[in-house]
Amino acid sequence: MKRTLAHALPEATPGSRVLLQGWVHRRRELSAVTFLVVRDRTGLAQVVVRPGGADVPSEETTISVVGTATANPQAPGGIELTEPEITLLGEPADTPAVELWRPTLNTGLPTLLDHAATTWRHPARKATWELAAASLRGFRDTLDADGFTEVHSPKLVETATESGANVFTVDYFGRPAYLAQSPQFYKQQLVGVFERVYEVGPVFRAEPHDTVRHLAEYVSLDVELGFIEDHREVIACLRDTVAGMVDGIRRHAAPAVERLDLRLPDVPDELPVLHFREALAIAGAPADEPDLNPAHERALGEWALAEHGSDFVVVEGYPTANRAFYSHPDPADPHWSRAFDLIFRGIELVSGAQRLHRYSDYVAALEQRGYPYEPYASYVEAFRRGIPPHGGFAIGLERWVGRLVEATNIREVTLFPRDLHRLAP
Ligand code: AMO
Repeated sequence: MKRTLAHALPEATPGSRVLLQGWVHRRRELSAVTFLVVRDRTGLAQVVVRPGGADVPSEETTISVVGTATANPQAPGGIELTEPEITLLGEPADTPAVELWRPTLNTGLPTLLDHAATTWRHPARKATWELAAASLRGFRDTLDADGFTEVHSPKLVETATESGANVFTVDYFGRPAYLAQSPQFYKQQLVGVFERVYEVGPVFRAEPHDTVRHLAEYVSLDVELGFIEDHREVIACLRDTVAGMVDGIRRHAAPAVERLDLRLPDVPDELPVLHFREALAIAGAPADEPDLNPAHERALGEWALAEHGSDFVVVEGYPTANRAFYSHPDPADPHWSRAFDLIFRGIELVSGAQRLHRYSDYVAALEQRGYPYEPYASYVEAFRRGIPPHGGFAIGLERWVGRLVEATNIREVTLFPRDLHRLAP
């Protein structure tokens, strides 16, 4: 017998025998009847068990049910199964740590995370990851249509890319190696092969602080493109990419949007752009502040909404000395850089820049910062053999979903978060 999915049950012919497979979502025993709600990947279906009928196993047990499709206006979709035969597909499930059948989960974050394998089954939790998955489809669709090639770079690397401070060291056949903090060096080298590349993959940061916006491992959506004029072209690509992610959600995760009652952001045709100096003034920060802190970002988020009706604002021209050594200085005034951040609903979501692309500029930048040449040699030497002017950016997936659903802690939207304290589940 072919399996019927819960969302297709309303189309079953009344009187026909139907096979459902899924989890016991809820077992509700009344005096005259027991209602069994079966959950599968598409939704919920109701099964009615009369006294003396089948035994109903414990919640979260996986089962097969064969029953008669019967019209009932009170059942989800107007059809339920009656006269069921129930087969267990495994052992009866232990009682879950949370009652997954309740419409909202009223439980603390530690319980949610400790029992992630089951708490993610809750339809509202599951919906948040459906947003992530649909965003990834939109990300890939947009870039594929724009001539990009998907790449995968090594996660075991010889050198820190972002800064030496927050790397995980591993033993690599008796010598030290690091877990990659980003695909930065590889995506730049691959511009020399494909012109336009993107990568979706894990990156690792040994973040020493326990914050609501940092993980020790997160999913980085990296993009890099060659033959650009300046960083504004990179910002235009970022704009289209983020719009594509929102579109991906609209097309592939409409039920999740509805369940979570989400307000999806409108991505303006042109993202508002502020120079770092203006951003400091708007955020009420001293003019010599070297970077934006979370409070500044919140203030800029409020400003963008009030002035432009936008959930997004780009800050460009960060002080060169404060950005990664591969960032391109502003030719008009090299004190400032062609690096930028995108702030989404008051939090940094993206970093990007035009990069240096001349070998001699890399040698000078390393020297100026007092970095040794040797650890960077294999990367920097690639620039001796024709890498075009290029730039790119990286979007943090968990930050994206976190702000979409306005989560207070990034861990709420991370399947199995890794942080200072958490290495399991
Ligand atoms: P950066 O280090 O700013 O830039 O990271 C880019 C984006 O990744 C997200 N992010 C994080 N998310 C969760 N936990 C963390 N610990 C964490 N750290 C960063 C943020 C951030 O904006 N190579 C550059 C990118 C580039 O220039 O292309 C880089 O990695 O959303």
